[in-house]
Amino acid sequence: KKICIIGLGYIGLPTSVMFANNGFKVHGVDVNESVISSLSKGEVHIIEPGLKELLNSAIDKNTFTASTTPEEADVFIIAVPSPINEDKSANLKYVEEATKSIVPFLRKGNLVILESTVPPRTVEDVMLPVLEKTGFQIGDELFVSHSPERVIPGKVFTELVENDRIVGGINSVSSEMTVELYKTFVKGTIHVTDATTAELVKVIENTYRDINIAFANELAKISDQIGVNVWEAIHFANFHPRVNIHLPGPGVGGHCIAVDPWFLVEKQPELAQIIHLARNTNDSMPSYTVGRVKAVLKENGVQNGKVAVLGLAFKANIDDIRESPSMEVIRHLREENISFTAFDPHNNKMSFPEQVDSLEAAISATDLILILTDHQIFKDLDAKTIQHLPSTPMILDTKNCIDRSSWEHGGFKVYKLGD
Ligand code: SAJ
Repeated sequence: KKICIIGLGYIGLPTSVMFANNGFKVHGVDVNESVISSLSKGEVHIIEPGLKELLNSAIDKNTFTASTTPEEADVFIIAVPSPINEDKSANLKYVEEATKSIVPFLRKGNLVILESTVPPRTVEDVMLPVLEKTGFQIGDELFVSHSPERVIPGKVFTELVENDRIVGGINSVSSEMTVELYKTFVKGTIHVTDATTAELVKVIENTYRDINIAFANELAKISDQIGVNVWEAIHFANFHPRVNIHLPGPGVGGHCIAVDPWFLVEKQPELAQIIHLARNTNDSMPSYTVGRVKAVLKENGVQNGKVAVLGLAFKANIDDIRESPSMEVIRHLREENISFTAFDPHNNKMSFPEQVDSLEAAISATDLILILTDHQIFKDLDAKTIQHLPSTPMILDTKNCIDRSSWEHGGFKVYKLGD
C-alpha cells in the first residue's frame, strides 16, 4: 500500500518514516523546496531523537520519496500547520490548500486522514466541500477521517507507538479503514468516534493543560503576595489522590497549548469564559516576570542593572525558541530599557544581538540571573563555581530548577517566581 503525506514538519515527517519502516511505500510532500532537497540527502530539518536513523533506513529500503507535489496513493494524510491569526482566529488556509492539492490525485476507494489539530467541524465544513469536487460519493467512494496527533516533541517515536489514539471518521467505514492503518505501529488503544468529536477531543486535551497551568500561574501570583512558596504548596496538594495541579512559569509556549484554546473561544466566545481568561493569564506571565525582575533589582538598590536570561526554548531540553515565552520576556525587557544577555545551551543560532554562546559570557558582569527554561544543564549548575562572574550574585528562578540552599551557600541571593 502507498501513503502520500502532505506536510513534512514535526508530525508529518516522523509519521512518514514510521509508515515507511512498517511495510508501506510513502511519498512525502512539502511546499518548502529546501526541506525536500535536504530530506533527499538523508538530512533532517527538525531535531528529534531517532528521526534521522529512521529516515535513512527508509531511503535505503526505497520506501520513502519526497517532493513538492502529491502522487496517487491509497491513503492521503494531511499534517500541515493550523496556526492562529493575529486576531486569534484559526488560520485554516494550509489545511484547505493541502486538501485542494490532493484533489487531482484522488481515486475511487482512497482514504483521506487529517492529522492537524483543528477547530471542531473543520473536516465537515472545510475539507468535505473541497473533496466533493472529486465527484466521488463521500463516505462511499472516498473515505475521510480525523486522527489528531498527540505526541510530544522530543519523545515523538515513543509516543507515536505507545499513546492511545483517537480516530473519528465521517462514517464507520472511514473509521475502520483508519484504525486498520494505524494499527500497523500503534500499540496504545485506538478509540473510535466521529470526526467532529475527535476534533474536539484533541482541542480540549490541550485546553485542559492550558487552564491548569493558568491556575498554577494565578497561584504563583497570589503566593508572591502572601509570602508562600507556591512550588511547595502545589507539591503537597498533589499528594491528594484526585489533585493534579500543573506548574507555574514565565508563560506557555509552543505551537499547541497556547493556540488550541483559541479554537474554542472563536467558536463560542460567550460561553468559553474560563478558557479565554486562562489564555490571558498565561499570556500575562512574561510581563509579570519582568515586573518581578524590576522589583528585585529595585529592592536590592541596583540601578541600571543587567539581566542574564538563561533559557530561550519554550520548554526543557529542546532547541525550539519560536513561540517561546522567553522571547516575550525579552521583548518586555527591551521595552523597559533593561539591558540583558541571553543564552541557551540548546540553541546557539545567535538570532539577535544580545544572544551569547556561553554561560560565562551570559552571566559575567550582570546583576540578576533569570532562569526561564528548566534545561537539565541549568538544574546541574554549581553556584560556587560561577559565583565570581556576576557583578551582583542574584538569581530569579521562574521554573524552580535550582536548589535554594545550595545557591545561597554559593553566595547568591535567591528569588523564585511564586515565592
Ligand atoms: N508548561 C508550564 N507548566 C506546566 C507544563 C507546561 O508552564 O506545568 C509550559 C511549558 O513550559 C511550555 C508549554 O507549557 O512552554 C507547553 O509545553 P508542553 O510540554 O505541555 O506541551 P507541548 O506544546 O510540547 O505539547 C502538547 C502536548 N499536549 C498535552 O500534553 C495535552 C502534546 O501531547 C500534544 O501532541 C501537543 O501539545 C500538540 O501538538 O498539540
